[in-house]
Amino acid sequence: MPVARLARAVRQRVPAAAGVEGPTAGRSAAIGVLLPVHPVSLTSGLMGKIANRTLAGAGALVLAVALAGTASYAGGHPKVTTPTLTGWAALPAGTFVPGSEPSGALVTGDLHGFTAPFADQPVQGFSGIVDNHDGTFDVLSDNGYGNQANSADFLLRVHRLAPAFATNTVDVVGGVNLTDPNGKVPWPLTRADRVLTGADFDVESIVKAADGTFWIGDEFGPYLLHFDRGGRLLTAPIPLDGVVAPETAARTGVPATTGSSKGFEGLASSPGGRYVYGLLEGTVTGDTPGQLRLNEFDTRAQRYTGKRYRYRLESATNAIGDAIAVDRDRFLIIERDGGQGATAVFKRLYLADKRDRDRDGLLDKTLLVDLMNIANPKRLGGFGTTFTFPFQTIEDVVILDDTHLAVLNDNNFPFSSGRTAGRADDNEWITIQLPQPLHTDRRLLR
Ligand SMILES: [Ca+2]
Ligand SMILES: [Ca+2]
Ligand SMILES: [Ca+2]
Ligand SMILES: [Ca+2]
Repeated sequence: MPVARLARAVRQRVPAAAGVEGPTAGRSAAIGVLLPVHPVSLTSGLMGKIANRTLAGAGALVLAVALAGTASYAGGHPKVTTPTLTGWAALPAGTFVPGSEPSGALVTGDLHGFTAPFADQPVQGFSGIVDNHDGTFDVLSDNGYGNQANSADFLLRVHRLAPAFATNTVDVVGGVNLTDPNGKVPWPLTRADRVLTGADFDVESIVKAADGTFWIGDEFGPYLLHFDRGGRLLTAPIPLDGVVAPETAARTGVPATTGSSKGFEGLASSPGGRYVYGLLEGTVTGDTPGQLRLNEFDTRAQRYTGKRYRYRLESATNAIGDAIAVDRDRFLIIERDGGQGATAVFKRLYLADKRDRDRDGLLDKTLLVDLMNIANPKRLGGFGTTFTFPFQTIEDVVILDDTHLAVLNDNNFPFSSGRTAGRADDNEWITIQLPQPLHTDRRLLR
C-alpha cells in the first residue's frame, strides 16, 4: 500500500482500535516493564534500549508506529534470491499489562532472574496471530505457564500489538481478555466472574472471521472456541470427535487419545471464511506416529464436515507451531524441533497442499523457509549476515503480502532461553521476504 494511502487508512481505522477493551487500550497505553537482574551479555545494551524506548515511547502515536512498521517490509529489497530478513523487532520479556492482576503464584523452576508471583499479567506466550491490516495485529496469549495446574492465575487474552521496525520495537496498543459471561461453558470454571484462565483452556491458534469474531483452537479439549470481538464466548466449546486430551479425560472420565499439549496448534481459514482447518500438534492414538490430523470445520453449520487430511512431520519428535491458509488448497505450516539456542536445529516453514498429487494420503510438503538460515545482508537487529531464529517454540506466521511473511516466537515466559543462554527470551517479531510470490488467495490478504 502506498504510504499516503496507508496514512489515510490508519487515521480512519486506529480510533476503532482504541475501542478495544482493557487497561492497555488506546494511545495512553503504558507498558509495565520489569527487568530481571541478568549477567551483562552482548544483547544487554539492546535490551536496555528496547526497555527504555518502550517506557518512554508508550504513548507514541499509533500512526507513526504503523507507518514505520509497514514501510520497512513493503520497502524491503528489490529482489531476493533466498529468504531474506526485512524487519526485526522485539517486545522485552517482562512486559506486563498494567493495572491487571497478579500472576504466576505457582510458577516454579528457572525464572531467569525474574521473581514470581508477578505484580501483573505478562504479555507473552504468543501462540497465534491475525493481521488487522491497519498496522496492528491481534496476537493470542498461550495458557500462561505451560500446564493446567500452574496457570489458574493467568488470564487468557488477545493482545493488540504494533511492530515498529524502524526502532526494532513492538508497542502494545490494547487487547481483550477472553471471558464467558453468558455461561456457555457447561462445566465449572476457575473463576466465579467467568474470566477465562490458563486452567480452563490452553489457547494456541486463532482465526478472525469477516464479522470480527474469533475462532480459537484449544489444547485441553481439544476444543474450537468462538468468541465475539470483545472476547466473549459465543457458543459452548466444540469437541473434536474421537480426540480427547488428558485434561478433558480427567474431567469427564473418557479415556485420552492424545498427549498433553497436543491439540489445535494451528487454525487456518479458507478464503472467504466458510471453513476453518484445525491442525493437531500431536498424533492421535492409533494413527501412524508423526502424522497429524487436519480437520475441516464448517463455520456456517458449526460442525466438522468429516473431511480430514494428514500432515507428516519430518521427524516424529518434531511439532507444529502454527498453520495458516495460502489459498483453498495450500497451507503454510511451522514445523520445529524441541531445541533452543545451541540445540535448535530444525525450525522451518513448509507449504502443504491438500490436493495430494502423489496420492500417498498425505499433504504434499515443500520447504519454504529455513528459519535457521535467513539471509540478513543489512545486518538487521545487529545480527550477522545469516540470521537464525533459535527458539524452542515458534508459533506465529502471517502473510503480509504475496512475498512477505511475519514470524514470531512463543517465549514461554520466563522459561525459554533460546536467544541468549541464561536470559529469558523476548518476543521477537521478524519479517521475511520470499524469492518467489506465494500466489496467495487475495481474500486472505484483507
Ligand atoms: Ca504456545
Ligand atoms: Ca500455537
Ligand atoms: Ca499451550
Ligand atoms: Ca501427498
